[in-house]
Amino acid sequence: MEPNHKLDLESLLADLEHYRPPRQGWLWRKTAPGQRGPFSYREISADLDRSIGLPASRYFEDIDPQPDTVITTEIASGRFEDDIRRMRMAAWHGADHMMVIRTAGQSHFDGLLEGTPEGVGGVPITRKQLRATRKALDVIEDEVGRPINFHSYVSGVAGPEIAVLFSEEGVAGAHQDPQYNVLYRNINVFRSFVDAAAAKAIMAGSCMLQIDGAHNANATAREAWKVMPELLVQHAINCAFSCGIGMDSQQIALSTVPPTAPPAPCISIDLPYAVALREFFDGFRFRAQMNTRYMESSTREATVTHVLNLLISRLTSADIQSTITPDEGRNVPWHHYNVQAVDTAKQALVGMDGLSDLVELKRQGYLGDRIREIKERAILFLEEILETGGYGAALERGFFVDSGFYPERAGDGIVRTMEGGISAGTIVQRDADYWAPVCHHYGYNTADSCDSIGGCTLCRPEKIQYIDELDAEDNAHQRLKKSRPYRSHWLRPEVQWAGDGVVVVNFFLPADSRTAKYAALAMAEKMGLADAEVIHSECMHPAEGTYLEVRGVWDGSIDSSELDLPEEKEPLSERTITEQVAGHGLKVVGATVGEDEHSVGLREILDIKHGGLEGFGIDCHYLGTSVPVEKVVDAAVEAGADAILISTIISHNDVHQWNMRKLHSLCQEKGVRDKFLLVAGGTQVTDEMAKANGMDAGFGRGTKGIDVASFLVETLFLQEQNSEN
Ligand code: Z98
Repeated sequence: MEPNHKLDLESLLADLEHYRPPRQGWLWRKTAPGQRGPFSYREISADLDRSIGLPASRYFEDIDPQPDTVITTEIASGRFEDDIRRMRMAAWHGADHMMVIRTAGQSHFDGLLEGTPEGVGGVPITRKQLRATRKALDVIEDEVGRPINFHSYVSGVAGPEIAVLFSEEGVAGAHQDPQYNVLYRNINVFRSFVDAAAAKAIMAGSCMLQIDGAHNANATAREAWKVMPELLVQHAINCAFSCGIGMDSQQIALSTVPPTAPPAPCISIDLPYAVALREFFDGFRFRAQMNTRYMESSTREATVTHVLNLLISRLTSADIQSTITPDEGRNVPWHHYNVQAVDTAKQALVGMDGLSDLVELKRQGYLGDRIREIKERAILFLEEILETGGYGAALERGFFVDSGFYPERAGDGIVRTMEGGISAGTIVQRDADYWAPVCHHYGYNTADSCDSIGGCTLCRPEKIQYIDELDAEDNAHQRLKKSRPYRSHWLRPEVQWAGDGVVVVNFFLPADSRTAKYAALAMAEKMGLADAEVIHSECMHPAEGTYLEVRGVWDGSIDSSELDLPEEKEPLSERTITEQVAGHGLKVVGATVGEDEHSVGLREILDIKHGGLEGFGIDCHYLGTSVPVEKVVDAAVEAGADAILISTIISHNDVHQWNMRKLHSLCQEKGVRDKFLLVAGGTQVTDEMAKANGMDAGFGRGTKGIDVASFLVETLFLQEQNSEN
């Protein structure tokens, strides 16, 4: 796969019938501490073959250190054909755990669907989607040079079937927790645990990593920081049950969320909780999820909460670092937010590399007391469940997701009865001659192995029945046909689906929030945006102004093959410039010429403060404003300069061009034209115009010191070297 080629979605969908995943089971990152560029790291893994570093990496030899933690990106656009392009982008930024949650609750389906339908209730999980996604991930992991774990969710009354499907299709990790089904999907408690036993045995057999569902209590409870004791109890129930089925503790990841967010004093609550959890469940893995309970529509606020959550991960531990997109609060998960969330995790984790070697948690006093208190409350909770008559009895009394801080109870817990719920009364005893359909099946089975049924689909994948599509209209091929123009040279904006046309416009309006909202919508309409919607609004002051983000659909496209792309030159890196200047020495003389009193532009180009030439070690002689061209040339000759920089802001009667020609001809007359590079700058100057007037280069509006420095070094030293070579 060439980096400058798009994924070919049509060919990915071809011949899926014969596709087999390259491996089964979960893979962790291997730590590879050591030197990267100028720095030494302790908590990092191997570099990627291809990646995109953080924006600031250009100051640090373009390094892109990868943390030791697996990084998740959670994708929920529903359309796998668009998700896989997003996976490729996320992988290049450092994600190696692709978690796909469908737009329809998988748990609402009581059987498996085939093909790639969207239906009306949302997108379910199907074999074809899994295959196409895994096939794309094979290409992507080759490209970045790191294995990628593909993950989805085992829930609902079709849970065991989904687990078999995942095992057959090389899904490496899955959420599975019977308590999730009971509490949040109202599935009968007995059915849920029986299904979970079957699903977990299959997951264990194919070395899938299991993530539990305790964090959902945190995301659901009214006062989420009060459910901490219950979270430990939920983790304990799922861990004990999973180990009882035969899962290894290293295959079980506890899904943990720091329960609070600012303005709560979150670290003082979240840190003791995180330590208590890790101490209680030593030997298990931890998947650190971000707090979503207190996420609003501000991506800035969500990102700060994420970073505080990442601090907890670094101070305690995380085997997997989940990254909920910072726009989750708006329920509009978009490509770039996935990438930004992955970058937030990478940036914060690498930035906090080695933190535990620098600071020690103070166990005496507040922290130790809180840790002990949380553990005690959790143990009392478990004891009360036993006294009450067990898990079912506790459910009937609404013990779970109650927002009281146990042993307090607020009386708002979720109540489920043992005989109630979806699929109640559907459990039947296995017959004496029961033959399990696949290996790794839990419980009684007549046969010792699948040999007696001629091999199961887990051992002999050629027995898997592959059904391509069931619906002639509602399928990926039809969707791809529609989006084909927008995957070639026709460009249309997109946030989650090819050709969706969605754009976001930012407004600051000097009005109160309500007026601003309707004014912004009216403006979006005037801009020609359809379906405009305010997705974020923030009061700057009740009367002085409001900041808003408005999403809308722009129903247009651009033919990129007809775009006239101006030649673009990337400046040399700061390091190259500095090294070259140090090696050769470089002197410039600069002045604003003619009758021109403007000084700021040239000073900004020269002075060290804002990235000017001085900062690269260039010797700068500034002569001032309104300097006659003759004087500039004399000064340059006297100083033995390599370049003359003239600033020409005033452009009446083309006086700026006249000054350029004068500088050039004067240098020729004095026989020094070949001694100096002549550079002109100013708001009305362009490179072409300056060259047409005898200059070697011209720089216009927006020029930075590095652009001029880069030109000087390239022309004086590097081009010379190249021609010598
Ligand atoms: C996450 N952001 O944890 P449906 N099982 C468990 C779950 O937590 C979930 C499902 C199944 C969250 C995503 N969690 C929410 C333990 C979902 C999926 O109803 O089948 O879609 O449930 O990654």
